[in-house]
Amino acid sequence: MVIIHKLPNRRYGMPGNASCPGCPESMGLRYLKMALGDKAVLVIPAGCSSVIQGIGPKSGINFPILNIAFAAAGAAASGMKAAFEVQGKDYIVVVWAGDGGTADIGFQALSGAAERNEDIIYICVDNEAYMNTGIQRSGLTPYGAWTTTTWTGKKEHKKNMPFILIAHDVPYVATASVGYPHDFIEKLRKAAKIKGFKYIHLHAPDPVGWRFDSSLTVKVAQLAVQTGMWPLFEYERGSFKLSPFSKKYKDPSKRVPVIEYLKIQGRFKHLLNKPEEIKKIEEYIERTWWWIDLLERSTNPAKTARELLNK
Ligand SMILES: Cc1ncc(C[n+]2csc(CCOP(=O)(O)OP(=O)(O)O)c2C)c(N)n1
Repeated sequence: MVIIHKLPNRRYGMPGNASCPGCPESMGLRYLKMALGDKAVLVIPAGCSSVIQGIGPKSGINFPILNIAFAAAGAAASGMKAAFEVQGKDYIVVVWAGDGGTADIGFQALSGAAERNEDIIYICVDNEAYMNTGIQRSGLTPYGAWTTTTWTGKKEHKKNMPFILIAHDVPYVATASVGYPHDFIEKLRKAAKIKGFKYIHLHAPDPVGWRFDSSLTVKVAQLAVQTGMWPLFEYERGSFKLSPFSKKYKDPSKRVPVIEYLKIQGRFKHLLNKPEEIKKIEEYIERTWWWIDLLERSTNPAKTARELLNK
């Protein structure tokens, strides 16, 4: 188990940067750097993290970053890794992209890099909307959530990116959460040792867009795991397993009722007195865990994921 206070704790976020209070992306960036140290070079497409960083000479984040167009992170990281290889430099190239930059506009470059099995780590920092431009819906906004483009609640469920990446049969796929830094740091360190394409999907509750108090980022992140909304798991080519913090939530009776997660977020306020809407979210949780059970028992999880996605 990683001991957090023994990890390097240099100042990675500089004073005066543009993070909002309770920002999950700056928490995640700090854990990333604690895990990978000075070997990590980041590729960041447009999004909150490119704003935290601050474009231009006054960077708010103390490590090397290439800012790149929204749609191009997967391709840019592939090229950067190839250039380092030619130069004999063993930097770890990490894409740090939002949910919009991953599941919507950056999807083709991500899928291409996964299919070519590029030796990079791709991290989707999922705050479940286009936050930087004013809380617009993305393919990863969950069912029922208010955004500035879904005033009465989103009508579609979240696109299941980790399962889509497992279906690509890349060497490593994991989910993580800013509420469980040990787990995230261990997964990053494992990913850094694996050759080929690695995808980590980091759940990142956002106080501004999700409408909760900025002191509650970690609590909301942990509730997502404890209600079964955001299971933590790992796929290593050929095998799928639940991570320790999520194991007990396989049993539905051990899960915190989902209403506890919904009611501390203003973005779900309009559906709290609509049992039929809450039921749809509960069904989504059940379906996710049904998939997890099938993937755990499968001898070929990538094939199983492809079959499930085709249904
Ligand atoms: C091609 C293109 N379209 C739109 C934009 C405007 N834009 C910049 S950041 C952003 C939202 C990013 O959302 P997401 O990827 O979820 O990251 P977050 O801001 O939530 O961290 C948008 C729409 C852009 N920069 N480039």
